[in-house]
This record gives sequence, C-alpha cells and structure tokens, in this order.
Amino acid sequence: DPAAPADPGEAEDFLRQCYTENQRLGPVEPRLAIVRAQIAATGTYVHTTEELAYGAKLAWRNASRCIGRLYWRSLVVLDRRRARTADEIFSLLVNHLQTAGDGQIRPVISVFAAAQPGQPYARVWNEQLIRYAGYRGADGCPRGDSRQEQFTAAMQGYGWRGKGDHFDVLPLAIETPAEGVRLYELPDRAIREVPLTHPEHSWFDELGLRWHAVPAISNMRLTIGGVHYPLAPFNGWYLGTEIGARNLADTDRYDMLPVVAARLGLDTSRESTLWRDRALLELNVAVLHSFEKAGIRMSDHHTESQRFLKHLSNEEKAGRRVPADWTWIVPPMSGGITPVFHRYYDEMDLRPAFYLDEQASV
Ligand code: HEM
Ligand code: NRG
Repeated sequence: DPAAPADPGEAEDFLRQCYTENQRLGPVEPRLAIVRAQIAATGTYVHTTEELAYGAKLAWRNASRCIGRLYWRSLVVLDRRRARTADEIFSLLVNHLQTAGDGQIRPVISVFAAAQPGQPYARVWNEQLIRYAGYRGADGCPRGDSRQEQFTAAMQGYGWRGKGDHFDVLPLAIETPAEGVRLYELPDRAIREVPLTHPEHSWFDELGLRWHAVPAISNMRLTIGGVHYPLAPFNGWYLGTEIGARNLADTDRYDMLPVVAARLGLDTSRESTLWRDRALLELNVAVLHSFEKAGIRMSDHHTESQRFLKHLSNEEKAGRRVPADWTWIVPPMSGGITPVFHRYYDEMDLRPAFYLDEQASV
C-alpha cells in the first residue's frame, strides 16, 4: 500500500547502503537520527536530492527483468516532487520526453511527489507515456495495438476520440487528488516516431508500420527506503526485439508475421517451412535498419546481451550480486545465440525497486 507509513527498518537499510556506496555524502549516523525522528513524528521522511537520485539508480540496478542495466549510473534523475496540479505534471512529462532526446536518447526518470501516509496521491493511468490506441470494429476486426483496447475504450468514455488508425497516440490520463482525472494530448514535439522500411525489400514501407522512439514506462511505483513514489516515469532506449519480436509480432498485438510472410512469398501451408521465423527475422531487420537510418538510438539483442554480461562482471568486481530473471533477460528471438542464454542468475527481490501496481480505475 503506497499510502502506508514508511518502514523505519527499510529506511535505515537504504540510507546505510546509500551512504556506504557514496562516501562523499559523509557519515550516515546523523542522517539516521533525523530520519528516525521524522518518521516518528509524521509517519514518513523526505529524501535529500542526492538520496533520491541514488535511490532511483539503485532501483534500476535492482530491476531483475532489465537487460539494459550496464548504464545504471548514468540515469538522469529529474526531481519533480513539488508539482501538484495536472497541468504542472503534464508539462513536466512533456519536458521529460524532450529531455530523453530525439536521437541519442538518454535514460531519464522524473520523480513526482511521494505518497503521504493515509493520503490520496497523483498518478498517470497510461502504462507508457507514448502508446498506440487499440480499437475493435463492429465486425470484430482489431485496429491498432490490441493491448490498449481496454484503455482506449476508457479514454473514449471520457470523451476522447481517436482517428481510428493503426498508430493513434493515446492521450495522457493524469489523476490528481484535487482534480480527479484529466486527459491531455501530447504535442508533436514530444513524440518522435520512426516509419519502418527494409534495407532490401522496397515493398516493406507499404505495410505502413511505424513505432515511437522512446519507451517511457509510467505505471510502475518507485520504492526507496520505505517511501513510495507512485508517479516516477522512466525511459531508456529500445531493444529492437521489443518492437520487432513482440509488439509487431505477437498474435494479440499487431500480429504482422502472416502479412510479412505473404509479402515475402513464403510457403505458409506447414509450420516446418519456418515461415514464421523467416518473417520474424525480416521484421526485426527492418526495425533495426529504420531506427539506425533515422538516427535514433536502439540496441540489437546481441550487443545488449554482451553489455549485460559486462554489467555482471562489473558488479561482481564491486562485490555485489545481480538479481536477474532469466525469463525476461533472454531476448524473445535467437535466445541460444546470445550469451545471456547460457547461464543462471541470482533471483532476489532487492530494494529500492520498481513495482507494478494494479492499473488505476481502468
Ligand atoms: C525491462 C531494456 C533502461 C527499468 C526491460 C526489458 C528490456 C529492457 C528489453 C524487458 C521488457 C519487456 O520484455 O517487455 C532496457 C534498455 C534500456 C533500459 C535497452 C536502455 C538504457 C531502463 C531504465 C530503467 C529500466 C532507465 C529504470 C530506471 C526496467 C524495469 C523493467 C525493465 C523496471 C521491468 C518492466 C516490467 O516489469 O514490465 N528493460 N532497459 N530500464 N527495465 Fe529496462
Ligand atoms: N517492452 C516494452 C517496453 C518495456 C521496457 N523496455 C525498455 N525500457 N527498453 C515496449 O514498449 O515494447 N527502457 O526504460 O528503456
């Protein structure tokens, strides 16, 4: 429960770790005394800017499903704890997407106000800041991102009208205690998108596929030292397979493999022709090619796997264990030809951490 009082034991564990790993912050004991008193008096305490920044980095370092953790120290932490109104929050979210950049792409997190004991708190209902609407026509035919059908219907219930295309960017649904939920349309300058083309197949662009440049997760709660931040959207850059092997390929998402296979002229009458695998490969070639051509940072699964092993060895040298979830770390295609496949990992739930809360109201 994000609105529960801060646990003093968790606060102490976090502060000891933070001050041990950052000697320049000085001794932890005086700080512990202040925090204990704050918790006793108010049920919670306020992180310093440096504790907040390091706590967010630790939450990334501890994210056992994330293959991208080599760069955990470079996370840009925007302290947005003072924002209150939906208008303020919205303009800071636009600012976040612009800070993330439209080419080089920097890992960024915006940390909004902590939940106060027993109080309602602000949050964003969208799972990511940029997502495409999903519709189902009267004929039962899906359009757009099927994963967003329920959310899209909820937005329509609040009066939003999408164009009904395959790639309509959803509005942001920002909920604050004082104002309830309000919808905002992201401006074009906050949304960089890449039209997909293939380096050899000129027909590929006729498929009309595209994807947004920045994955910015907005529905995970950040927990640092017993304090909960229900609104703390973060982004890194994409791994090509997230788009090419999942978003555009999953049968309950864009389901593009049969379409690509038909264009490739593959024999789809039997599974054993491996037409799905061949279509999957060309789709992923197109994703990596298109992002590279557009000058937008993206990793391929071989490179990011090697970086993750580098991260493991860095951490081992620092005397730390790395929690990792094999089922999420191994890429959704060509698993066995990436080095992350051929080993086991420590499974631990370390804090600070990101947690997925129940979706609000939708
Ligand atoms: C999950 C890559 C940055 C936190 C993932 C996944 C990938 C990935 C491939 C699995 C996603 C899926 O299968 O749906 C990357 C890359 C990054 C990056 C290439 C580039 C810098 C970040 C940052 C944070 C983060 C900046 C937080 C500060 C997480 C978390 C998950 C995750 C919490 C699990 C999400 C869930 O449970 O749904 N990442 N990531 N990542 N990443 Fe990263
Ligand atoms: N698979 C999701 C994004 C999940 C997180 N992936 C990242 N995170 N790369 C998708 O939109 O396809 N990140 O912070 O960079």
